[in-house]
Amino acid sequence: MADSVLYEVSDGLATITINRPEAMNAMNTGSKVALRDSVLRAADDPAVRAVLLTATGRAFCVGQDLKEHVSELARAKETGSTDVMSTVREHYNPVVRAIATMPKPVVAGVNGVAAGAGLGLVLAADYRVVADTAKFTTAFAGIALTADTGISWTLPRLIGGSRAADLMLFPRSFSAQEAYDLGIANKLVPADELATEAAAVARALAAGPTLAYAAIKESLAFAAEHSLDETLDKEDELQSRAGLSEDHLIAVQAFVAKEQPKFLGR
Ligand code: T3D
Repeated sequence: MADSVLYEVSDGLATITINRPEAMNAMNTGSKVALRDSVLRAADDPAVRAVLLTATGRAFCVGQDLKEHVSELARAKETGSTDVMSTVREHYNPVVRAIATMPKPVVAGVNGVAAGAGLGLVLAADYRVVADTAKFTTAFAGIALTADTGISWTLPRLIGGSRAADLMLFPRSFSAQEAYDLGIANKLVPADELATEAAAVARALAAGPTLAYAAIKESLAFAAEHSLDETLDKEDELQSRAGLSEDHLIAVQAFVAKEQPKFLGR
């Protein structure tokens, strides 16, 4: 049987590919463990300077594997166990925390439909390249569940609280174009160009000024939770850090010499 999540590193880019196309990349226990381990591995590897999260087949990820989940629920009802709902804590939360806190950009290459936790993974990324045929749904309320994978944090920040409430309470499917118009998709591309375009964006980030990207990511996360005054101090701290990097000197020298900088990621 093929691996349910593929992991490959080349030229500083870790590509993590959810690979259960026959199941629309629904997350069963095996794929959740493999995804969590792959994301943590990319986060911890200093040779990895950017991450591309994508998938095979016609879906990106339709969230929890409901075919597996329904038998787990039946078993739990029989035994009275509550462990059936431990997957958020054990699998989804570590993945989203790692994506949010790793000091390198994470690109989602959204090749097809993203639903429930699949949408949560897309929203957790720092940048989203989306196939024009993709579609999205929060899905949760449709199966009497609430938000997970950080959607209640990411979605309102991306599109505003009122629109987020609408999409959570009425979990309709919305198109790639609407995702772009709402500000969810950063880049909309023809479906047959998704793999190339998403890889190009991720490769550009992997070859970029890694410490500056880390500081930008930290700065945006900090600003979302703090006052302007506190954010100004944080920017001062982070700008000093970025300004002392080798890449900053390389970039400024290249600018003055009218050349393209070749960043080292340090
Ligand atoms: O502890 C916990 O468990 C909490 C964790 C929750 C995390 C979550 O992610 S909850 C949300 C789970 N996801 C959903 O509720 C989405 C359900 N799927 C859909 O709404 C639709 O399938 C889609 C909008 C995603 C796609 O629609 P469409 O028309 O493109 O495809 P389809 O015909 O509905 O589905 C195609 C096949 O995929 C079909 O199987 P079949 O009939 O060919 O054998 C369908 O059953 C299967 N499929 C779709 N989603 C799932 C799934 N199989 C298992 N799990 C799924 N989530």
